[in-house]
Order: sequence, then structure tokens, then C-alpha cells
Amino acid sequence: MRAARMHGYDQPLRFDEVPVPDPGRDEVLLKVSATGMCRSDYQLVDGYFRSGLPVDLPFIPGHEVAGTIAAVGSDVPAAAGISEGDPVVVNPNWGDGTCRQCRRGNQQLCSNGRLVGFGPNGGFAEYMVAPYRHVLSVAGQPDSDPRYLAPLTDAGITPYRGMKKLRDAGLLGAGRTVVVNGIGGLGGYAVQYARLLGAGATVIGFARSDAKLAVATEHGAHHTLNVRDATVEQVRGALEDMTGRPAVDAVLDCAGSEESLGLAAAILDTGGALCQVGLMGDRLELPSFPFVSGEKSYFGSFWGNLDDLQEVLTLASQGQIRHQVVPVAFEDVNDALEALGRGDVVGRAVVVFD
Ligand code: FEH
Ligand code: ZN
Repeated sequence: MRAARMHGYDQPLRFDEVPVPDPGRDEVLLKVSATGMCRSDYQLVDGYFRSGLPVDLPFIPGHEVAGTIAAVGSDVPAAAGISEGDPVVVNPNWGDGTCRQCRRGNQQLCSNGRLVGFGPNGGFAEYMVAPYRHVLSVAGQPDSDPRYLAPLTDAGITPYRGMKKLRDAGLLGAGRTVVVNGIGGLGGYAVQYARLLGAGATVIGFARSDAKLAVATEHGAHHTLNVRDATVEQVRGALEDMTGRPAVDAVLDCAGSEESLGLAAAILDTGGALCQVGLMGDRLELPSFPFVSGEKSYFGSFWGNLDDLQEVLTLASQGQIRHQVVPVAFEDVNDALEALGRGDVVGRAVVVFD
């Protein structure tokens, strides 16, 4: 099979001809149909995760995978209901199943866990293997195009989980304002969740390009703001014009740069919360007096669990989620990684296999 493999950090992926992997006894072999491309794929290749998530080289990235079952391991129970030819998505976070977090359903937080495409080989290849417990049938999914389903396993669930944290903290609802900061692969979905879960909250999209703001508008943002080169005072002034208040109740930060987080902290109203799902910089600096005296909160939110994925797949099957996909030919994967690094992709880039 053809596989796009890392042979070292900060080098383009190489297209190698390698054997189709054999599924272990409790694994399945998938013929990959589509694999979403995330900025963290660019960061993986770039070396951002070199110490936190080291990989054994050569290595196949790709963590948003949709495919069809090509073979089933000998110990996969019939009760799993998995058969050759079934269309599936891969639940990307493979916890050990026994730790405290796994038992609470949060396999993405397992400290012994494996993240597909960051440890186990991922979906930038024609085939991959996965534990049968971590594939979900999408046979009943009306909107079953794999190029739409693949991104739901990260770009779809990550902002969903973050938005639920803001909702559960009581920060959404009529008369409240929520900002989605960064309208990339995650932010396009985040705006939709702000409308779906927001119970009447005013939704504002921030981005650094008008093309990305157009996506936010298309996906239901009430207002948008181009924050490239904008000062905090200008942003607060624009918010006042839009909502009557210079500050907001909630920010879902899908960019995660020091700059975007600094802006988020500066526009948060008393009692508000910032939830970070994007990860670009290395540090987070929050002004401590305003955070303590104004009872502001910070939530980190990482990827999503199986419940999140099932909920997002259900919303998609009800036609409640719009997709903004940029199809990428397999041989163009390095160009797409570079474009992700520059922040030039509008929507989610998805490698589509024939
Ligand atoms: C994966 C691994 C480490 C950090 C961030 C990610 C994201 O792609 C998941 O949201
Ligand atoms: Zn990702």
C-alpha cells in the first residue's frame, strides 16, 4: 500500500510502498476512504510534540479517519457487529480502559492511552489497523460521505466538548455573548455549536481573514470581526457596537496562540469563561487580579470522548451540521500540511482516497 510517512522531524512526508498491516486478534483492518488534516499534523511533523508525544520513525500520521472494514481479527466478537465492507469512523483516543479517566468515559485523558496518528500509525495511508472497540459503524448515517464524517472525529468533537463546558458553566443563553476565536477547521464547527447549544446567545466569530469570517457567517454567526492587527481597545469598541457591551460572557478559543488567548482574556466580562481547545503556543498568561476579582474561569478541553463523538454523529445525521471541506489528493499531502502551517486553509482539508 501507499503510505505518507514521517522519516524525521521537520521533513516532508515520504510516499513509501509498505505492506498492508495485519490486524491483530482484537483489531480490524480498514481501507481508508478519507482522512482529515489538522494543524496538529503540521505540528507533529514540525516537531512541536517531539518531547510530549514522541513517535517511532518511520511513522504514518493522520488522526481523523473514515473507511470501510477490510478484515476482522480472529478474536473480534460477533456481538461487536462488525463485518467486512461496513463503513466506519475511528474513535481516535485509545485509552487503557482501566484507569480512573477511562472508567469515567474520558479515554482521551488516559495517561497510558494512545492517540491514533500520534503513536499508532494513522490514516495517511491506504490501509490502517485499529482496535475493534474504537471503530464506530456509520452504516445508518444518512450523510455518509466519508470526507464529511472523517473530520467529525476531531475538528467536529473538539469544539463540541469545549462548547459544552461553556454551556454547563451557565455562560450561554439569551442576553449572553459567546465568541469563537479562530475560524479554522475547528472554528467552523464551533460557531454551529454556539448556535445549537447556545439557547439564544449572541454568537460572534473572530478571525484574521475575511474568507474565514465568511465561513463563520455562513455557519450562523450573528456578527464577525477581523482581529488581524486590531488593538484590544478596537475589539472592545467593536463588541460594544455589536452587542451594547465591550465584553463577552464566553470565549471558545480555537486558535490557541498567545495572541488569541491574550485577546480572549482581555474581552472576558466579570463571571465569564475562556475555554481553550486550539493549541499553538507554549504558554498561557492570564492577568491574575482580573481573573480572581472578576471570578473568571479558564477551561482546558482536550479532543472528545465517545459520547461526544456519538452526539456529533447524531447531529450530523439529523442534518444539523454543515461541513466545509477542502478535498486534498493523497499526493498533495505535503502541500496541504504547509498550507495548514501558514493558516491558509479555509475549512477542513481532507485527504480523499480513490
Ligand atoms: C492532538 C494531539 C495533541 C494535541 C492536539 C491534538 C489535536 O489534534 C486534538 O484536538
Ligand atoms: Zn487534530
